[in-house]
Amino acid sequence: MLSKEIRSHFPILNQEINGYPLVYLDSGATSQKPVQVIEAIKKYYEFENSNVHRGVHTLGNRATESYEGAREKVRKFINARSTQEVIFTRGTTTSLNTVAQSYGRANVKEGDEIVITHMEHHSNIIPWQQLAKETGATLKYIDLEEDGTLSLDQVRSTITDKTKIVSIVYVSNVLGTMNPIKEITQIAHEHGAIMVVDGAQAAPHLKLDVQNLDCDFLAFSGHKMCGPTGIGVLYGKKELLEVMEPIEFGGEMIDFVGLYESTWKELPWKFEGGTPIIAGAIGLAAAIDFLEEIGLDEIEKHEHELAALAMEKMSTIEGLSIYGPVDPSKRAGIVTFNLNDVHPHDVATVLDMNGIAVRAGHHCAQPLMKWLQCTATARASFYLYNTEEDIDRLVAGLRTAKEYFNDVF
Ligand code: 7TS
Repeated sequence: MLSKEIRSHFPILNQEINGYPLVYLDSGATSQKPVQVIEAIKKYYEFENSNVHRGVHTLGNRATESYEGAREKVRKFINARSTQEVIFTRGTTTSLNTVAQSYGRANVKEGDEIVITHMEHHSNIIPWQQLAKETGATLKYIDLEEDGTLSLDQVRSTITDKTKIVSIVYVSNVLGTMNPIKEITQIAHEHGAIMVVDGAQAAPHLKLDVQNLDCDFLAFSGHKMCGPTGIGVLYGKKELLEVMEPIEFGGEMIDFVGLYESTWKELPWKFEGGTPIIAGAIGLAAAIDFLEEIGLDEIEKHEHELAALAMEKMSTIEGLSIYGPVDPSKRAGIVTFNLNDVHPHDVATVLDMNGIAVRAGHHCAQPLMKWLQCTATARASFYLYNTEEDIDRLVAGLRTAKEYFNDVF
C-alpha cells in the first residue's frame, strides 16, 4: 500500500461531511486534485496568464512555453514518438468524437463495420452510432464473458475484413475490467482496421505506452488523473493525423485565410481551433509530475490491493453482489455492486449520511446495465489517496444501509 502521507497533498480530503471525516470513493467520476496542481494553475494565472502562440511579449512567451512544455510532458507520459501526435482537447468525449468525425467520415462507408463492446461508456458508443447512421456502416458489439471480461476468441470472431474501426475501453468504468488492448490491436491490424482506445480510466491508474500497444488513437481526460476539468488528450499516429481534416475551424488552427479558401497549421495545432485550454494543460502537466513522482506502477499496485481487500470485506455482507471479474488482478480499483433490492441511490444516500461518497446510477453505460440485467448499480472507485480505513468505513456504512432498509430483506 502507498503511504497515507499522500492524503496530505489533497486539501479537500481534510474535511467532514455530515459530521464524519470524508471518505471519497468516486474517483472514477473525477479525482481530487493535489495542492501541486492547484498551485500550478494559481501560478499560471498570477504570473503568466496570456494567450499563446502570438510570440511578441514576455507573458505570451511564458504562457506558450508552459503550454507546449505540458504537451512534451504528455508525450513522455504516454511514450508517443512526437509532440505532433499529442492534441489537447476538452476530454475523452471530445477526443473520441474527433476521431469518429474526422477519421470516420473520411474512411468509413456503407457496408463497413465498426466494432465496440458491451462494456463501453456512452462516450465510446454514441459517436460510433452516429457515424454508422451517417455512413451506412454496421455497428457490431463484442460479447462479454460471464465475468465481464473479453475473450480474444470473441474478439477474433467479431472483427472481420469489413471492420474499419475497433474502439474499446482499456479499463471499464463499471466492471473495472482491464482489457488486453495490445492483443486486440494486433487482431484489428491483421484485418486492416484501426484501433481506438478509450483510456479515460486507464491513464490515471496504469503506465501507458502507445508505441508498445501500437494503438492508432488513444483518448483520456485530465480530471480523472489529478488534473483539472476541461482538459484532455487525443493521441494519434502522425501518419493518420496528418491526412485527417480538423473538425473545428477558426482562430489558432489556420496557416493562411483567404476570402474563399484557407489552409491549416501543421500538427498538432490544426486540431486545436480557438484559444486553447492553457491553464488546463499546465494543471495536467503538474498532475503528471505528481503521479510520476509516486510512480504509476506503485499506484496500480495500490489499487489492486484496495480492490482485493474491498471485494474480500464486502463479500462478507449477505445480499451484496459485486459485478465484474472475480479475480482482483483482472480489475482496476473499481468495485460496482448492489445490495439486494435496495435502489443504489438509496444505498449511496445512506453512505453519504455517513460521510462516504460513492456513485450510483447507470454510470453512462446503459447498454452494460442491460447486459448486467439491472437498471443501476452503486460504485466505489479508489485512487492513490484511499486507504484500508476507507474500505472499513465503506463496509460499516453498507452494514448501516442494510439495517436501515431491513424491511426489504
Ligand atoms: N470513457 C470512460 C471509460 C469513462 O469512464 C468516462 C467518464 C468517459 C469516457 C468520459 O470522460 P469525459 O471526461 O469526457 O467525461 N466516466 C465517468 C464515470 O464513470 N462517472 O462519471 C464519469
